[in-house]
Amino acid sequence: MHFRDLNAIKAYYKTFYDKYGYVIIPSNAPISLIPSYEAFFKLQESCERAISKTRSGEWPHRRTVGKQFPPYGEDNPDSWGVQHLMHFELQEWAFAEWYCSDRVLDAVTLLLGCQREDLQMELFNLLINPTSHDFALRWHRDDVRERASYDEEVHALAKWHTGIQWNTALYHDECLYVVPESHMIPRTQAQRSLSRTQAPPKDPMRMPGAVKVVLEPGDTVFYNSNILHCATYSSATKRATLHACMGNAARGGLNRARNILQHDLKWMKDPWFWQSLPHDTAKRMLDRLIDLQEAQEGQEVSYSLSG
Ligand SMILES: O=C(O)CCC(=O)C(=O)O
Repeated sequence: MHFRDLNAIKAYYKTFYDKYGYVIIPSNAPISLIPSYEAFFKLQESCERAISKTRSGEWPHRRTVGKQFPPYGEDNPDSWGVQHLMHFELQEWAFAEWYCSDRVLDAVTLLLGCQREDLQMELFNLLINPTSHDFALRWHRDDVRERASYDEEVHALAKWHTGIQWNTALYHDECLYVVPESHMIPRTQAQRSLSRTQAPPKDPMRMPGAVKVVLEPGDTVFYNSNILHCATYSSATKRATLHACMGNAARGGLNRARNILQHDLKWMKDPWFWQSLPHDTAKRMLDRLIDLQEAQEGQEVSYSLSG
């Protein structure tokens, strides 16, 4: 491909992301996050092992059915997510290798408009189908409460451009719904009335402006995690979707502290984890997260959302 064409494609994704608050990068795009079939199958195999450890109870870090947001607790044996894929005790090195890979770092720096040396390592989890109960997440913004006033929403949205979240599907996935452009625009009265309680929607498409995000294996959706979004999980449909985020520490990683540190990332301070990372850029990214944790030390952990 000609250099000029590649630049035009990158500009298209960046412009789309900035305007709508989300963008899908298909598996066959020149900047796809999955560089090869080999990389794809390696991730699938690591996910299968992580899922079976989670379902058997061997891996305790999970998203528990019945609990939409952290802390997830243990009230139900069924799970809708596997937490902390890069944890050295899970011993699945393919995850850190991928999270810190050129493909991922190039796409993230493109969409955030920053350099690698600005990046802050954050969360890397896996979203899976529950096995015995359907489950759903209500319409929400990750770091704005459902009862926030119009002015509180304006204020929160204005400072939420210092990070990016993404889902990379390993199987067909149509669980996520978003409202394009809502990463910059407070809810209308009609949208507010459908997102002011903790109840998940019966039909997500009733939300004015909603679109369903449909991903094929290897596709990625990047999104601003304060876009208005929800998700539905069917126990009958296989899901294994990589779910991660990164911050731009140069533009104020501190804004992200509550939302990121609520996931209990103390394990990331262990020197073993630092040692295990694949290269110096990754180690510097982790250093920025540890700086963030240290800046918050002594403060009680607070949670972005309840329910
Ligand atoms: O399941 C998904 O795709 C979205 C998950 C989500 O919205 C969240 O973790 O806040």
